[in-house]
Amino acid sequence: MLVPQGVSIDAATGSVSPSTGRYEKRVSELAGLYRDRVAVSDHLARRGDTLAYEVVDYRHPESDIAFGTTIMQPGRIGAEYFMTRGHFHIRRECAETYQTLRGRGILLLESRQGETRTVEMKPGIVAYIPPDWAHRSINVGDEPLIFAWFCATDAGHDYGEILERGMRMLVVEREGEPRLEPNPSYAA
Ligand code: M6P
Ligand code: ZN
Repeated sequence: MLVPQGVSIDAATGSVSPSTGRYEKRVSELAGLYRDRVAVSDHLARRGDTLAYEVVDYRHPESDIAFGTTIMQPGRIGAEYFMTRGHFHIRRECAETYQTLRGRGILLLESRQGETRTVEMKPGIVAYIPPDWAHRSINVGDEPLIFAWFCATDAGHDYGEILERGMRMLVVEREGEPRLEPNPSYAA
């Protein structure tokens, strides 16, 4: 039987206690997300296979709600900032919320019909991700971007489409500022 529990989430580190799982993603595993393949090789050669982001969760299969944190390191590959893979939910009716605890980011969303929206990520803002919008988080600051997410336990991650065709828009650094630009390699 599940019992009520207070779960501590540290806004400075993103640690979740108690937690039920954790994984990390390093630059080499995410190489395919970035347009600039030379910049990926360059990063790996100069800086090594650095940590890009970690996900910690509090998840019980018997419960309909799961939550956790995502801890994203600051960094760029070429002009593109460190970002998550991006996904739709397998169960298309499932929404999600992100509460930013630390740092500065852009939540890039794309509807099934191809509409793009962004939501600023910063402490004090809870981003609402409606059902059936693909979502990717991008750390545009120079410190870790840490946010707490809340979602249906069985929403499921559908990475296929975003992985194959990319997202229609990119967030890139131009003269020190994040800019939203059309993705030249978007495969419609
Ligand atoms: C958020 C949530 C997680 C997700 C993580 C990383 O924390 O949406 O469910 O796994 O971001 O994003 P992705 O899985 O797209 O790499
Ligand atoms: Zn999600």
